[in-house]
Amino acid sequence: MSAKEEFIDAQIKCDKFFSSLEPPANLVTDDVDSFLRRHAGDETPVAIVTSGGTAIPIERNTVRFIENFSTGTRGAASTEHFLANGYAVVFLHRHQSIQPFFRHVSLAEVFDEGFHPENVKMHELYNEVKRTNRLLRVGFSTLCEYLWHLRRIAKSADQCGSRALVYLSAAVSDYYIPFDKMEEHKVQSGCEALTLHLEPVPKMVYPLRNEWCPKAFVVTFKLETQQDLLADKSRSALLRYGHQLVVGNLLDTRRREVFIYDQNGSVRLKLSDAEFTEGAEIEDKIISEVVTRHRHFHKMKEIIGREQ
Ligand code: 9Z3
Repeated sequence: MSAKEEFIDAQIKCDKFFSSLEPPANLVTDDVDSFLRRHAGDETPVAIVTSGGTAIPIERNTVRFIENFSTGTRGAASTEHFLANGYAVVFLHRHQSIQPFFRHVSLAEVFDEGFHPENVKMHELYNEVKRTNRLLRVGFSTLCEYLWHLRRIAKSADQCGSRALVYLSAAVSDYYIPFDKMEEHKVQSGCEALTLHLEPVPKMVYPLRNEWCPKAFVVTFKLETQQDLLADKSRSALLRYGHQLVVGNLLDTRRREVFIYDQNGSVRLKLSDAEFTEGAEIEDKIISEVVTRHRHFHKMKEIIGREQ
């Protein structure tokens, strides 16, 4: 299939996906629009951060799901660093996954002892973020909820132009059971093996890049378990979608090392043993790199816009 055919095919599959599924009852609407409108108005950079894993229901009256490993640490830590860099953040997270700010605090601190010295700065940032209303949390559980929310939020973020950054760190399932192929009721257990038929999830980065928020700076993640696949897979994602950055990581080393790929090459970000022992986080380095590149991207778009 040529690149153009692949693109058209993906667009058709994405449209079909949304038309075959009801939107979730709690689909975000006005909250997101007014949050993004306010920050577009005051020229705050905006990050849409996705976090945690998507659940795949196996029955319509769902008793069982297919799950993945993601804890949501990457998304939560990255959100704090975006906020510390002056961004407003829509945090699209898996319900009950790790949350920004709260992940640092123990119940003992809240009820008895006051904050540990290393949490005081975090607490100050939290208060400032609350005061300036720079964090909006949106929860999901299933793949379907995730994609409906993402589409809605990304379309609304289009009003922020190139000040918007989409950071897709959620672990999104590659396979799902379409609604019309799902059992109505609980799959009954028996002595026979259970065979499930899963279909590929349409590649939503295509419509995100081309329709939903085409002016935004887009960062996707590539997860592998074998080092020798990571570079090729990350580069082919960049080629396929034509977006700005891919952050490549390996399951076992994801807390200490990542590779950032752009159209020109790659850089490796790593925590030294000393940094890791002292509790430094790789997200600090990732977000510094991403924010620098986003600022440059936005500046170039402004210059080009002025010249036209
Ligand atoms: C990532 O690769 C994230 O870094 C992790 C973070 C999910 C590994 P944790 O939540 O882990 O902190 O425990 N996210 C993207 C993974 C993903 O689903 N990528 C897909 C792929 O690799 C498509 S974009 O094909």
